[in-house]
This record gives sequence, C-alpha cells and structure tokens, in this order.
Amino acid sequence: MKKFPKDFTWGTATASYQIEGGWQEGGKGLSIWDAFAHTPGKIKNGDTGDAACDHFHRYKDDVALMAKMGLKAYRFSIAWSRIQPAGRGKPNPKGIKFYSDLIDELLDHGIAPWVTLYHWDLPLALQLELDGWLNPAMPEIFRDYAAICFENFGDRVQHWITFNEPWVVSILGYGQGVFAPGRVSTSEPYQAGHQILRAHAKAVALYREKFQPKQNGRIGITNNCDWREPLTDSESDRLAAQRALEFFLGWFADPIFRGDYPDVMRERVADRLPKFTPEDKTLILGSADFFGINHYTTLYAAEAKGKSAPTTPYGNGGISEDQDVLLTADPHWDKTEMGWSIVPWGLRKLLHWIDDRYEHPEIVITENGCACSDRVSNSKVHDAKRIQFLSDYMSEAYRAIQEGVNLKGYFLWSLMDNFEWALGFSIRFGIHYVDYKTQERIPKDSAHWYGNIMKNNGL
Ligand code: PNW
Repeated sequence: MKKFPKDFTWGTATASYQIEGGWQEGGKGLSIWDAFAHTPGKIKNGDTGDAACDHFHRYKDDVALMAKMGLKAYRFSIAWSRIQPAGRGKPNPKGIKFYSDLIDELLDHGIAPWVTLYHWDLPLALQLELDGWLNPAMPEIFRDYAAICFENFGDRVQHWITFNEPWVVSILGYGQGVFAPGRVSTSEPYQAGHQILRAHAKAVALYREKFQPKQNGRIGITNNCDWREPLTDSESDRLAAQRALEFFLGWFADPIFRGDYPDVMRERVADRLPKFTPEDKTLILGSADFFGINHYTTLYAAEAKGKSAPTTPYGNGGISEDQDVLLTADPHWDKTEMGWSIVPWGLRKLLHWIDDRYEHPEIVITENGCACSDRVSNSKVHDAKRIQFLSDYMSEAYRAIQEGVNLKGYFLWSLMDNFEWALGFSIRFGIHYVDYKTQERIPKDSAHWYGNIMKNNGL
C-alpha cells in the first residue's frame, strides 16, 4: 500500500465556463469566452458553454455527487462577470449569492473549497474597453475584483488561487489565437503574461494585508507545465530541454519564487519581454504560499537548429521561434484523446525540477487527468484506461514524496465531463459522465476507484 502523508489533500477540479451554463442568468455579464464561443469557426462542432453542464442550476446535486464519492476538497473557479458584470464597479448580489450558497453547500458536506479567481473568462467589457491583459491598468482592476471575493467568501474559504495557467492565457489566447480573446502575435503573449503576474501580486498583497490576518487562509497561483526530456544525452539537447522548461514554467514561476524572468528568456525575447520595475519585483517575489502545478504530458526536446514540428491540437510548444527547441513524442507512447502522450515518469521529474529550482516549495498538483473516449453501457462507464493513467501518475507522485519532494495535494481534472474549450464537448475528462441532452451524471468506474483512493489515503 502506498500511503500518502496524513495531511495530504485529495480533490477534483472544474472551472466556471466549462460547467456552469446560465450564461445570461443571475445578472451575469458576458465574458470573452461567451463571445469567442459564439464566433463561428472557433469551437469544434460550434459548441458553446451557454448551458454546459448546467451546474448553475444543479450545484446542489453536484455537491451531493461529490459527497457520495467521499471528496474532501473541490477546486472551482468564480466567473468574474457574475460578480462584476462589466468587470468593474458595484458587485452583483445574485452572483455573490450563487457562490456563497455553493460554498455553504460544500462546507455542509465536509468538502473544502479551493477557489480560483481567474480561469480565463474575463468580463468582455474589459476586453472591449481596455484590450484585456495587455493593459497595465488591469492589475488594479483585478485586485478590486479579488477584494470583493475575499470580503464575501474569505470567512469560509481557506485556499485561494489567483490565476489558472497564465501560460495558456498568454500563449493560446494572445499568441496562437486558439483560445479567447483569439489574438495572434509574437509580442502580446509576453505583455499579457507580464500584467497577469502584476495582477496576481497585487491581489496577494491585498489579501495578506487586509484579509489573511483575520481569515487565516492561504493564497497561491497555478501554473501548468509539461515535462521536457532531452532527446539524447548531448549537451545541446540537455540545454534545449532546460530552455523549454524555463520558457514554460520559469516564465511565470521564476518572478514569483526567484525574483525575475529567466535569463534565457531575457536573452532570446529581448525587447519583447517587458521589464519589472523595482516595486513590481518586490511585490511579486514571494507572492505565493504554495506552488500550484497542472501537469498532463511530456515531450522530448532537442536543439532545433531552425526546424519545427507540429505538436498537439493546442500546440503545447509555446512560441517555438523564441525557444529554438524541437519537440517530439516517442512513437511508442500511448496517447490520450487529446493527443497528449502518457508518460507518468514525466510528472516525477517535473516535481523534482520544481523542488530543486524553487528551493523545496510546498507543491499542490491542482490538475492532472486523462481524456478518454468514454461510452455508456447499461448505465456504466468502464474507463479502465483513465484508471490506469491516474494510478500510474499517482504512483510517480508518491515516489517523488518518498524522495523528499514536498507535495501536499492532488486535484483530479475533472469532477465531470465538461466544455473542453476549443474542442467543445467532444473531449471527456470527467470521472462522472455527463449526458448533455438530459444533464444526467453517471459515475464512471474511475469515480468509484478514486473514492477508494481518498478513503485509504493511498494506492
Ligand atoms: C487545462 N497546453 O488546460 C485547464 O486548466 C483546464 O481548464 C482544461 O480543461 C484542462 O487543462 C485540459 O485541457 C490546458 O496546451 C490547455 O499545454 C492547454 C494546455 C495545457 C492545459
């Protein structure tokens, strides 16, 4: 039996736009994802999150599902445009009430809420009026929104995550244009990322000054990173893999845990990479009580010498011209429905990389999971492949803990099938199956399996 530490947190994760629906209810304003999904050609099969999993109306049933499987923690995100329909100004009481009721329902069932303030659904007005994350006025606007959340929910929420995956917002939203707001640029990703880091730090400073002393919660940020393994043991491939990791995770984690962007980014991105003022640096350094990491896959990295290779649907490579890293998959690796290679040992190596580079931080895996082509038969879903994936990744996490990594939690993506962004409802990540016609939820085999893991605190 692989027993995890006594205080280990087991949970599942979701995000507002992916599950809530109710896109024009309860006084909610539009978000950039409402607009993006309604733009022809942006989402597979023309899907939108208008109704999604209808969680907005079914949250009580969904909390009952969680309770039934013995869930201890639940990570969800707040739709900013429910709280402030135009992104600024007076809070919307109905929006506050929705999340307040959800939090109460969770606590009534003994489930700890882990709340993400920004999982990509920026109020549309802020995009139209200010160009979204490109604007240096955004950090203060985000801080004011965060303050409303701390004020209204902080008496009951002990775990805050400011941003989910700034890398994805920057690269997929402002670089490749496959996610909202759909911008295509080689400089805007660095500007957007810069303002997100400043926004994160301002919200954390406010929380620490005004709320943390009384509310005693903790606050951090979630970054995402694949593992990059050197293709050969040549010095140039080793450097290529290291460079790819610094462009992926170092971009956002270095300023927070080391004080500035990685040198290799400064050299290669040069003037397109904004500079922090001394005040920015002071505010950003140390602005996280834990290290949130989302991890899904691994690729080999080699010195590219100008070559580039297509990666996966979401183009996990970043801006390849800047990195000059050639990414490839081992053809023997099995893949998920996302086209992401299944390489459990990549998680262990990534955890060690974080442990070394950031001096032994407390790490929480805030997402890990597997997309499968699930089918219902006799009201059951036999997702053996997902169970194998989870078991193998958890085993590697366990090994990392044995080897001294300070890993404190694991959140499975996702509680239920949901709107998988540009791929719509075609991709299923859930441990509960969702029938989008009837909104029926069916626990998959993996839900029962995960229930046992949590009960035994181990594998
Ligand atoms: C994450 N990449 O997205 C998000 O946090 C979730 O909302 C999402 O449903 C889940 O992972 C599965 O996709 C990512 O290209 C999107 O590297 C793209 C990448 C990574 C994570």
